[in-house]
Amino acid sequence: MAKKLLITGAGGQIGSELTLAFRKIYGNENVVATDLNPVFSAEITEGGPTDRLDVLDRTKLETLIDKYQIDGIIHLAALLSAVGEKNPQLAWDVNINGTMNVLEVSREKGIKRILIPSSIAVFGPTTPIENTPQDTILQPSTMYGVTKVAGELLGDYYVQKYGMDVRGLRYPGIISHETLPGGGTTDYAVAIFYDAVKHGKYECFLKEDTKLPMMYMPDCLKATTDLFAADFDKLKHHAGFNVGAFSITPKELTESIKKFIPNFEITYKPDFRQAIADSWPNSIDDSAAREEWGWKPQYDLDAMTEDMLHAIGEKHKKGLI
Ligand code: NAD
Ligand code: AKB
Repeated sequence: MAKKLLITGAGGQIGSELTLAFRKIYGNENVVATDLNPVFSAEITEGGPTDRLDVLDRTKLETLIDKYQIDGIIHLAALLSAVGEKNPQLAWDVNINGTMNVLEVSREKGIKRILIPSSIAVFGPTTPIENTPQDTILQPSTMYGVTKVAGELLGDYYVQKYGMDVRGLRYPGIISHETLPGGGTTDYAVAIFYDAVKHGKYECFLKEDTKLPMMYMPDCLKATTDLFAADFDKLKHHAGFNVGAFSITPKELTESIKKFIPNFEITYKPDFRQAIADSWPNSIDDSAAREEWGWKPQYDLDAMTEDMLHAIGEKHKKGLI
C-alpha cells in the first residue's frame, strides 16, 4: 500500500478538494500537491508540501519523487473537453505525454500505486447511450475523449505488461463549489448555481433536454479515495471503472433549483459544446465498480442542489463571489 502520495494538477476543480481528502487519510505531510500553476488555497499550502510540476517535465517529476520519497501518484493534470477542442494539439501533448511520463517514471522508480481519472468522454456516438455498459464501444469524437481512451488503454497495458498497479475511474460531470471547473462540457451544472445565487437567472450553453451523468464532489472524493484504497486482488477491471450518481438535463436542474429559488429563470443558447454533450451517454451502468470495490453514491439531485445553493449563498453573503 502506498504511503507517500504526489498529486498532479492539484490546483484544479477536483485536485483542490481531493488533496485535502487524501491528506485526511494519509496525513498532511504525506500528500504533495503539485501543479503547473501552483496557486493553491491557504489550507493546502499551509497544511502540507506543495511544489510546481509541469507533467511534461519528466526530470522534475523524477526529482520530486526522490525528494519526497513518493510511492503513490494521483495524476489529475489534463486539459478537459471544451478547452481540448479549442487546442487539440496541446490536449494531446498534456494528456498523452503527461500520462506517459507518469507511467514510465513510475515504472522506473517502482511506484506502488497510480490512479489516473478517466471520463465519460471516452464514450462517443456509437456507444449505447442509456445505462452505458462497463465494457463497450469507445469511439469518442473529441480530442479529450481520444486521450482518455488512450490513457485507459495505457494504464491497463502497464498492469498487464509490467505487473504495475494502475487504476482509474470514468468520472461523470463533477459539480462542486470550492474551485471553478477548468473548461469542460458539464461546466454549466456549476455555473448555473453561481448565476442563480448572484443574478437569479442563467443562460445555458446546452439545450434544455440534454441529459448527462453528473456527480456531487463529496461522492467524487469518496469514489476516488475508495478506489485508491481498494484491494488489488479484488479488481477485475483497472483503468476505467464506470461510476454513476445521477443523470440530469438543464431543465431538470432548473426545476430542482426552483424548489429553493422559485423565481429562478433559465434561457438556452447552445454553442459548440452541444455536439460534445450529444456524443456522451445519458446514464451509466456502474455495477462493476459496485461489485469490485463497493461503490455507492450518497447524493441525489435535490440533496446536491440544496448543499450547493447553501455553500454558494454563504460565499455571496461574505462578498467572495
Ligand atoms: P481542472 O481543469 O480543473 O484542473 C486541471 C489542473 O491541471 C489545473 O490546475 C491545471 O493548472 C493543471 N495542468 C494543466 N496542464 C498541466 C501540466 N502540463 N502539468 C501540470 N499540471 C497541469 O481539471 P479537473 O476537473 O480537476 O480534472 C482532474 C482530472 O479529472 C482530469 O484528468 C480530468 O480529465 C478528470 N475528469 C474531470 C471531470 C470533471 O467534471 N471535473 C470529469 C471527468 C474527468
Ligand atoms: C468535461 O466536461 O470535459 C468534463 C468531463 C465529463 O470529463 N467535466
